[in-house]
Amino acid sequence: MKKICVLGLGYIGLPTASLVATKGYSVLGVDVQKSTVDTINQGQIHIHEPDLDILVKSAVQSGHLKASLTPDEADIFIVAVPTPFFEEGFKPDLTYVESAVRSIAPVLKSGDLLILESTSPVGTTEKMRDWVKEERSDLNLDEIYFAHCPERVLPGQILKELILNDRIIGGINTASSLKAQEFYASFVNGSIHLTDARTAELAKLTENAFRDVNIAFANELSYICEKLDVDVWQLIALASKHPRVKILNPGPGVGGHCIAVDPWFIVDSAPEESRLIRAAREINDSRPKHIAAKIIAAAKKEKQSSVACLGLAFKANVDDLRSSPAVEIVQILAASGLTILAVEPHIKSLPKALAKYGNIKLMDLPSALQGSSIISLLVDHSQFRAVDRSLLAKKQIFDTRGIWQ
Ligand code: SAJ
Repeated sequence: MKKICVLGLGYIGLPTASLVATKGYSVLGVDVQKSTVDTINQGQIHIHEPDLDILVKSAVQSGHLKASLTPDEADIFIVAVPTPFFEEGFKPDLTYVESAVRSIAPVLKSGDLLILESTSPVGTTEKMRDWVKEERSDLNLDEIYFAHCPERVLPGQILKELILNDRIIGGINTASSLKAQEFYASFVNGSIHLTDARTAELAKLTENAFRDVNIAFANELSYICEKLDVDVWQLIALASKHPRVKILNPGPGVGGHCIAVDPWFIVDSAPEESRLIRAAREINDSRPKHIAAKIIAAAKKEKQSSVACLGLAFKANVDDLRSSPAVEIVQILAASGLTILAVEPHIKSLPKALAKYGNIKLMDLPSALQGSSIISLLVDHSQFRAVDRSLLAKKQIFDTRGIWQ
């Protein structure tokens, strides 16, 4: 049975590890967090993703999936660790990729395949080979294969998309591409498209920059409409009736660890050429402050000391609060002295970053709606769509997602 070693057991690594463990591979998942390793070895999960608990449980019970703090010998290594950026200068931070690659170098042998799934700047797959070369001068690098196969799954639909989505594979040479193709074909139903490593890296960044630019267009329309006193939701619905126009939704900003990050990797590599991509990032990043300022102004005008804030996650129907524009807005409101009646159905307690304010209270939806005359809808969770509209009557509403139109 072929052995797979997956480095990084987060939103991409864990679903991938458990999926391939049910497809006839023996999988070792590696993570630097001991609590994560222990949780998985008990057949449980540390993240929220539909159906992942069932898959991990069966993979662990069958003996095909084990977690560990250290890598071991394998035929295929998949690197799925975070690739954030340094706040200063928006430069990519490849520390996790580098340390993952250096950690597997001691167990590498001729014929092994290293796959980089983490979204990375152009040139990173080639860097992986350089790091291995530094660690293992005894190895013939012509007999080690390196490929980038960017993950493309949407949080909330990861297990479905892991199987159904098309995949791009870019090897540092044709032999690497073909080896990676053989592996992905064993569990992916979508088409597999082969290219070189640099194109694969830029393709992934391009996908997320495309989405970011399109969301920025919608957010810019929202600013324009505010100035010209036009309803942006009606405007977008009407313009989108054109057969070749499909405008995305404006909102409180772009969150998560992908779309708000990846375009910076392009800007960093080609700053002069990426004017539109940079502008889109700036427009989307300006949204939380703009919305918070409007809510604070309304509260002052109405002499209100509290605001109900519905949703903290970075997008609808997920529990992930990382890089969430809703969290940024709530922090600004709390810092201004307002009491925040926060509703987030996917969490049981406030994260430290919010609890430290002391004036943010997590509560259920009816209590928050009753507790303030200012209601700000920050995340379009299904529960909020279903709100009885009569409960919103006579309230001042900031519907940043346009779900109560
Ligand atoms: N958003 C808007 N308006 C919209 C759509 C989204 O404001 O019309 C906001 C969301 O609320 C959220 C952010 O954008 O804050 C990003 O959400 P998303 O659903 O667009 O994307 P992610 O970050 O969950 O996942 C993206 C996906 N990429 C694309 O759709 C091109 C996913 O396929 C990638 O795998 C993922 O990034 C990733 O890991 O790179």
